[in-house]
Amino acid sequence: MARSRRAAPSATSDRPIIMGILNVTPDSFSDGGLYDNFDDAVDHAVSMVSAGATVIDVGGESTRPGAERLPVDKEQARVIPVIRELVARDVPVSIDTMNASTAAAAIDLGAVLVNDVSGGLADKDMPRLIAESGIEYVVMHWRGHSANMNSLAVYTDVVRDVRNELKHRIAELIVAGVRPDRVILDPGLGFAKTSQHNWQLLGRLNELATLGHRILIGASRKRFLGELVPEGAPTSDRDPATATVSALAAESGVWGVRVHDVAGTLAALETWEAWNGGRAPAPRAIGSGK
Ligand code: PMM
Repeated sequence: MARSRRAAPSATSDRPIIMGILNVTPDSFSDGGLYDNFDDAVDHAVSMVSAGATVIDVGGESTRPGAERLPVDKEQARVIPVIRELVARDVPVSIDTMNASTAAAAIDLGAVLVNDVSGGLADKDMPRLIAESGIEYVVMHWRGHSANMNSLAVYTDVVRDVRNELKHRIAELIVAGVRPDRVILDPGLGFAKTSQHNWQLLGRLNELATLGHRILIGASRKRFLGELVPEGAPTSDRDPATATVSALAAESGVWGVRVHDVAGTLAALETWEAWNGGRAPAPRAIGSGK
């Protein structure tokens, strides 16, 4: 029996929500192995909430380029105990999974959002689950599993192609009964995308926004940001670039940012907010008054 869910995360001001990343995995590209035991995972989630995260995105299967699939029972053994504890502590939880059975178990425990990097393509049961549960659903642009996604990074115009493929995905989800107002879109930075593709998608976010859905951006510590720091530097050295991307994405009107470094992201978003608050009102027409 599903527990009643709390309200879905929403931005209280114009500031995008911060989704804190909790990878309960031994092998994620940035934080793999750091939070793959129960206590460390729960402590890290709680500290991200204290630092300003609105929701914690719990994932058990690494999607780094080249990663092989994880059996679903192993995924659930990693994430379910952590989700149960976080919900008990009133932490809003998002489940990062492509598997409908894992999403269903998380929803049953009280998760408020399903983050599906495949946008419902990896598991045919996912659209029905999302439709029936009425839960918030992140639909990421995806062309195939991590083992071979780099070979799928071929586009005519990446922004136009991603937009069209997402539009097609939404249409199919709506046919399956998913409510359009539950859908949050994500361009899927790094998923079948080169660095150049990622920058084009970020620079032209306004074109994705014309689909009329909220947008989530997951740039945090990704390889294309690693190109901005010395080679071999730890992935946490990509946090300043991540925070800058978050502020610029806020300016483009995104709904949320999915990040590892919550404190740095909050500082960047508060700076963006203050900057906008300080903007002079639109200049009056010449001769319009004193
Ligand atoms: N990236 C990763 C995992 N899940 N979910 C969404 N919606 N968007 C992303 O860009 C995304 C994701 C891979 O990054 P990680 O290993 O740092 O979690």
